[in-house]
Amino acid sequence: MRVNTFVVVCVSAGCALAPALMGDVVTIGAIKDNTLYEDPFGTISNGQGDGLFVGRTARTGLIRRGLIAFDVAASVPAGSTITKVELTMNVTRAHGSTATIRLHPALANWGEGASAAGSSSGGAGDTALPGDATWLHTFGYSQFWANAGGDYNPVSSATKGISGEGQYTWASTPSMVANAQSWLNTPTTNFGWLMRAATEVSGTAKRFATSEHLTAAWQPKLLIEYTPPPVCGSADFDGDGDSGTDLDIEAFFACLGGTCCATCGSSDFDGDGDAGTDLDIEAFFRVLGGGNC
Ligand SMILES: [Ca+2]
Ligand SMILES: [Ca+2]
Ligand SMILES: [Ca+2]
Repeated sequence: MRVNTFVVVCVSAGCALAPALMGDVVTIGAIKDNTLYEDPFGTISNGQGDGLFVGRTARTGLIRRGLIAFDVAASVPAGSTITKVELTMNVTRAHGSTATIRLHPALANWGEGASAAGSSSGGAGDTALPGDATWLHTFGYSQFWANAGGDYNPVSSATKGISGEGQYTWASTPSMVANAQSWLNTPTTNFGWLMRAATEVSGTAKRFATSEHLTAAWQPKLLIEYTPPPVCGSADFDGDGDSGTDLDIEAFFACLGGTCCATCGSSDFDGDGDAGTDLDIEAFFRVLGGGNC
């Protein structure tokens, strides 16, 4: 009965903590981006250029596909649950009609070498240099895609209609969230997205600003909303160096009652944002018994 009394007190005292612990948001730039230029010899790329091209050009009749990756694991704590993902990119040149551009998870790692087509000539690309992705290569000129034009999941994660110049956002989808979650959980399989026009017909080519674009505001950005993993308290609740003693238990219940010592842990023992609940008490005794939070 005493425990329940403490719980009521602490729930009201701890409610203000809850919003700050839920739904963190981070916005990150791309770690790499490049363009696959349709080319039977695999000699064209644009690793450091300021334009990423998607669609089929009217002038050459050749396909362009984009590649873009974000280092989710470097910016989101391990163990987090991702709840929302948005990709924002800026079109710096657009010809022809509206093109539906899809994001497909890339299925092989790929490179961004030193090739750099000028801003005005980016549509034709530059000579691929070592490590550049090309129509044939994941990393030119020694490693190859299984399929010319890139290896990607045929099921797209998101689509967006792209018409004129300006900013576009691929709104969050469950597939985008699942992609980002897998990149967080298993960074070695983070190959980013391959961007392609849904129907690669002539005149659909669009140029997007890359992570190298001099105007930072136009560079690609990925917004990630996530719930951080719970952080459990310690069995040395009072912080005196001895774990799981009577003093720790007394300090824990004093904290539940609203009086935490200076070196004590939190009454939100299981770190879920709610302070002094039955879950906190259960977690405390699990940890005291040597178990996991
Ligand atoms: Ca690049
Ligand atoms: Ca202690
Ligand atoms: Ca809690």
